[in-house]
Order: sequence, then structure tokens, then C-alpha cells
Amino acid sequence: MQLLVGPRETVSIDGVWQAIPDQYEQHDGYDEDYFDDLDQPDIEMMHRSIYEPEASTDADLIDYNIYDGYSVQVPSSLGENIPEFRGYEGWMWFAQTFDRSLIEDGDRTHLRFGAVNYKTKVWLNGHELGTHEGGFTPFSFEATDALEDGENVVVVRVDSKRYEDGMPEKMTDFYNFGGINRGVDLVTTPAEFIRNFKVGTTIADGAVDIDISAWVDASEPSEPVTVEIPDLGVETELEAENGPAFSGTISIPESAVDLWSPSDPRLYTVRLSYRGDTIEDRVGLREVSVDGGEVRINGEPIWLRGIALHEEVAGQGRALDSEDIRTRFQWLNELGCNYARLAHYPHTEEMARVADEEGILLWEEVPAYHDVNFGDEDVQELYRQQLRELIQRDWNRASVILWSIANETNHNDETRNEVLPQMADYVRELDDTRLVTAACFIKDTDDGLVIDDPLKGHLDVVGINEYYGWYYGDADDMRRFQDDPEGTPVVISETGGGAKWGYHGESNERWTEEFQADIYRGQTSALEDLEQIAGMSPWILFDFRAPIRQNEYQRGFNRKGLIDQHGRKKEAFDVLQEFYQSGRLE
Ligand code: GCB
Repeated sequence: MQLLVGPRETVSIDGVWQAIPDQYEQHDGYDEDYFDDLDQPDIEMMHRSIYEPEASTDADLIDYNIYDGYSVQVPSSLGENIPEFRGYEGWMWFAQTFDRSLIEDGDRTHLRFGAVNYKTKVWLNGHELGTHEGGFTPFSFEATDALEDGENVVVVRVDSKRYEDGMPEKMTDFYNFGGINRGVDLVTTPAEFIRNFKVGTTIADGAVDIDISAWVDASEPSEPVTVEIPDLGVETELEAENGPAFSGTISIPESAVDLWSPSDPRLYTVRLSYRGDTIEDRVGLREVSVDGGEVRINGEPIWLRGIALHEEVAGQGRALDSEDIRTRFQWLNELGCNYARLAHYPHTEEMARVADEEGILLWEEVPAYHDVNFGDEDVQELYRQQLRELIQRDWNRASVILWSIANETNHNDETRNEVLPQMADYVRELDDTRLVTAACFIKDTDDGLVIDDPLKGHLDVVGINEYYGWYYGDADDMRRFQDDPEGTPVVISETGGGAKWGYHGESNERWTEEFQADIYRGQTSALEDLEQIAGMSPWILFDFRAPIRQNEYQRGFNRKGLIDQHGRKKEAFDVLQEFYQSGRLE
């Protein structure tokens, strides 16, 4: 169970760290056999592994001393603030020191990473704390036993290579920003503490049922978990379940609750206590459901006026600060969005927290992108792990309504067709209060455009990526879309086209702003009339780095943004804004 940190007090060890590349992957300890046969007195020192703190003395590792590395800011993406690291994919060693007096009193200390891309191994004072794979979700290790009085040394080995058996796999249409991309924190807790909790809401017969589960970190919990929601006058105890789990349902008349919705994003403080541990969060109470082609919030149909976005800032890679996040929400609000697709991997937790406050609904996804090695059991395990780490991080965020399990995977691949339904089930096991989706393809048949993907029956909402007017066909070809006979709601998870900001010409001239704007006109006019289309998130809010895009208009960027990487708006921004603000979708 993921250690829920968002609502806890933490001590950050961000700031300037030392970092040094290790392209030949040498410094996890030298090859002892080779050196043992050589009768060389001073070679001993080279046997020392770089993560051993003694290596900080002058005589050690004369050619390679992490404490004499490059000074880098953490968090940051490799190569964004150290030009020598530009384009580098491989091992990188990082080190940081902190004094024990920084840590608040507590029985246990955990070292928590917001996200490190891609494989990570961590040592504290020479003791290995653990390893992690996956570049976008948080993880933590218990550090209590390795802590020392006075100075403590954290060493982190980051492997930013892309892997065929990774998630994502080697080839993507986005840049592989390696490094410690999100913050690193020390978290102190009592010996027994609340590891995580989940709040779900259902509405029935005039009552709002608030279902709360909590997981305590204790071998045999000795006291009940209590819950308070002060603004609703709630004060109750949860029932002990098996082992460390507790749960309970609080029923409140609907008239007494301000439900969370995009137009009124009301948050309540929910406070849980167990023995000496208290943890609280601001949580929105709302129900999400589907009905006859519609997505509903608190029973009310809503058209998802969205846009997709990557997590990226020019010159900073994936390391966003609070102001970058605010800027994103300003753009979303300016467009008239009530929804956004956070593609193609989990974005920083802060995005969902701000979305909760702003009333922007979210699609969140794991990087099961294109050709994942679905048949490999280790990959399946990694897949579940990434789903679990994301879901357990954000399951108290009212803004998140859709968990996406995959993007543009091959519907003709039998293994994929066996594995993805299992992943959909796994998501529901973890969280059955949200909708499961995936971005799929559409098929052009004599009867029109249809969804012909065996995964459909396993999804609550089907996402369709279609590029009529750009890669093929005409921009308004979606008029030929045939409603799904089973009534599954459909969202257009991607559509759009490229334009270079400031490049103007005729509307039939590719790469001009006019060409892109015309695609948006055609697409929006087709989609607004379709019954089962419950919303859209065109591709994409801003241009992003993509090594596979190298023509003269692109030069390493995917140019399908409505805004360029410097924040300059293209004509298509106005077209989508007019569509979303026209009131035609209400
Ligand atoms: C897609 C992918 C997205 C690409 C986009 C494009 O369908 O999901 O990652 O960037 O197309 O620009 O072609």
C-alpha cells in the first residue's frame, strides 16, 4: 500500500545535489576478480563502491568522485540545467546530505521520491534502501534503521535508459526526460500510523454515502481509526476489517452536503486519527457514473470540454513548479475547459490537487503506450504496480474521474486482448468509484466509422484517437461515426493537427496556423451533433519535445499544440475556445 504523503508534513531535501554520469555502468563496485590477481597496492581503493560514504575522502575514487560531481538542482530533468547531460540516457549518480536534526521527532522516517525516471536504486549511509522502476509515480523506503546522528548521505542511482520491456517501452512520441523529476522528502511517522485512506461517495435515495477505508501500518492494530469531517459534523469510528484495514460508511442527507462539481468545487476537510497519528486532506464528495452514452457527475450529464496535455515546460523538462501548474490551469480556464487529459503517464500530484480546487475533471493514465510487451509477466507486474501507485496516490481527488489503462495499443494483438481486460479489472478492484477507459482506434467500414475493439466491453468510457483532416480523410469525417449499439459513452481522446506558431498561409497549406484552425472547425462541427460523444480532449494544449519529429517545421517538437512551447497561442486556440464557450454543448 502506497504511503500517502500529500497530506503529511514533510521535510524536503530538494536543492543542490551532486551528480555524475556513469555511462559505462562501472561504479556499483568494481569487478573484484579482475583486480584481485593484480599485485597492486593502491588498487584496493577502487574496489569501494561509490555509494559508500567513505568515498568522500580525497584519496578515494580519484577519477570518479560523486562528491566532486556537477551541482544540479533537484528536482530537475537531466540535461535541462546541465548542458553536458543533454541527450544523455544512462546511469547517473546523485548524492545529497542532510543533518538528522532536520527531521522532526518521530519513531519512523521514510524517504519519499515524487518521481524518478526511470530505474532507481537508493542508499542511505551506504545501506541499500531499495529499488524502483517506473518514471512517473511516487515511492518511498523506510530509512529508520539506516539513519545516523549528524550528517546523513543519500545516494541515488538513476538509470534513464529506455527499455523494450519497460513501461513505456522504447519508442514513444515524447521525450525521455530522465532524472529526479519530482521532489524528495523525509517523512516522519509514529511507530504505528495511517498508511493510506480512501474516500468514495455514492448518492442514493436522498442520501450521500461516504465510504471510507483506511490502512494502518501496524502488525496488529490496537485501537480503532476515527474519522472527523468537521463541516458536516461527522465524528465516528471505522470498523476493523482484516489485519490493517478499517472501513465504514457515513450516511448524510443529500440536502446537508455541498457536493463537489466543476461549477462548485467544494472541498471538505477529512481527518483520520489512529493512536497518536492524525492525517487530514481536503476531499470533494461527488459521484461519477455513465448512462446511455452520457458521463454524469452527481447524476447530471456533463459534456467534457477538454484538452490533452503533456507534463513539460520549455527549459525545465518534467520538473514543473507551482507557477507552471497555475499557468496550465489559466490556459484551461481561458479555453473554457471543464476537463483535461493528463497524457501519457501520471503527472505530478499537484495537478490533481489544483484541479480539485479549480473544478477541472481529469483523465489520468499510465504509460501503456503503443507496443507494450503485454505477454511478459514482469511487464504485467510493472503495469499493475504503476496503476496501483497512481490510483493510491490520487484516489481522494474528486477531479479524477477516469483511469486510463492504455493508449493506442494494438486491438489485433491477442495477448493485449487478454491482458488489458485484466488490467481493467485490477483498476476496479482498487477503486470502483471511477470510470475505466483507454484510448483506442476507430474503424472505417461501409457502414461508417465504428468502434471495433474487443476491449470495448471492459471499459466504462471508450476513448478514440482520430486524426481526420491531418493524417487521413477530412476534418469533419467524424459525421460518419456510428453510435455504439451498447451505448458506451465515447470521448475523443485525441484529434488535431500540427502548425508552426507564426507560420501563416492558406488553409490548405499544412503546418500553417490556418490549416490547423480549419481542422478544429471541421472536427468540432462534426462532434457537436453526435449523441454518444460525451466530450473531447484534442491533441494538444502546447507543443512538446518529440525526437521523432524532425522536419523543418518541427525540429524535435510535436507541433500539434494550440500554444507553442513558449506560450504563444495559435489560431486554433481561438477556434476551440469559441466552441467551448458558445454554450452549444450545454
Ligand atoms: C497519437 C499518440 C500521441 C502522438 C499523436 C501524434 O495518437 O497517442 O502520443 O503524439 O498521436 O501527434 O501523432
